[in-house]
Amino acid sequence: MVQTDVKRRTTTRIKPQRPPLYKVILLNDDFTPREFVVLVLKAVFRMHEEIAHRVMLTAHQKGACVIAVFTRDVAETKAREATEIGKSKGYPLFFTTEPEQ
Ligand code: TYC
Repeated sequence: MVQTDVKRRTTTRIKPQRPPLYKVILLNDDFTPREFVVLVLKAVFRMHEEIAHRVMLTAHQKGACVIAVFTRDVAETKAREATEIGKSKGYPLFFTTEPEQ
């Protein structure tokens, strides 16, 4: 009997997975001055004046506003940084994060 050597090749394709994304959310409060919120949005999230103003107004009117979406590390770092800037001036300004979907 003739034996033929059959080699099975299995190729494992690794599909690069996208990292899960996190939203950074700005919360309204009654004490932080509007212009200070705008300043923080410009400094930490690199927003232009008009956009920062619109985002601040949305949070002011609706209670919260999604600012941007990042990987978990970046979202948490930026939220912490922005919250710290407010805290250093004695304001209760607060940024939080939550997973997208
Ligand atoms: N509500 C604040 C005020 O009237 C301004 C403000 C807006 C504070 C948005 C926080 O996320 C905020 N001075």
